[in-house]
Amino acid sequence: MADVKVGIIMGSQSDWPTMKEAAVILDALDLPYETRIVSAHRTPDRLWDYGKTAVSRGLQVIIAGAGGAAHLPGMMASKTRVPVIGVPVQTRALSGVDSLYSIVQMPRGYPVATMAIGAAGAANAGLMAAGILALNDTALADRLDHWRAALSDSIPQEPQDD
Ligand code: RP5
Repeated sequence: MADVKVGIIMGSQSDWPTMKEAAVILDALDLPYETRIVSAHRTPDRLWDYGKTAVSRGLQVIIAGAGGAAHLPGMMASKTRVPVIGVPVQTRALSGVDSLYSIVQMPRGYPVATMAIGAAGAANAGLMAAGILALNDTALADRLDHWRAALSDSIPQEPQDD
């Protein structure tokens, strides 16, 4: 696909309801992206190929979500210099704290920009990716400014009764 600069990858189909929140943001900002299931444990060769070809395919930001033993974002950051934004997916057993700890504590030299646990983290990953690309894309910067202003305008001055 032409001009796709953002990859949204996830460890499992079960991560998609969370990671879709990033896609919703990118759709709203008219920013093209691709989506892939890439599991660090179940499809390690797919992970390697994705990381190895990320630069040559023109990717500029990778949003990577995983849950539990969430090694996908860190391993992807090890394989490519394309910035990786990590999304800790909420888990049933440990509420996503396992995912967060698996993603956030990267060793020096291989950073992952780690978002909050769950849907808000995925949405913010989309916004973070857009903010990075907007540095060199004035039309996208305008769209992001409008999106942010609209969110701000939607917040009432005073609380309402239900
Ligand atoms: C991780 O294991 C995935 O990122 C997912 O969050 C978790 C559970 O995967 P499934 O068993 O639902 O496929 O690798």
